[in-house]
Amino acid sequence: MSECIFCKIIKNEISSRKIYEDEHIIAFLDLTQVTPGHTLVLPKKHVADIFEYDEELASIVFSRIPKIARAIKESDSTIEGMNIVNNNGTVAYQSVFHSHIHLIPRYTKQDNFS
Ligand code: DGP
Repeated sequence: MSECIFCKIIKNEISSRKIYEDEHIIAFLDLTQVTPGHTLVLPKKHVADIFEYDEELASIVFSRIPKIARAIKESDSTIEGMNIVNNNGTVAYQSVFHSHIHLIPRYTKQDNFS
């Protein structure tokens, strides 16, 4: 999977604005920034989508989401909520086929964001 863009980010072959990393997962800012702070959380192991997770990987990845979500929220006092989204398959609007979870902060004072 050497051509996978997220694998290249994990290997530091492409730069990213990393906000968290450990042995199993990485979190970095999404290029498109639906709202400021829009973050992607993903396993370092290449799995295309949720259908390829085993229970152990699911537990590792999803158990870290609350901590990362809290850290993002605590980084900006104007964040009041957050969408957590995981797209699986082209018909579900997945465009990068290395599974990832979107953390999209929501701001009451910036409700013009889609
Ligand atoms: P999805 O449509 O759920 O597969 O979301 C893929 C997201 O990945 C999309 O919001 C844009 C983001 N993205 C694509 N390429 C790059 C990249 O090279 N760097 C970063 N940081 N994000 C990327």
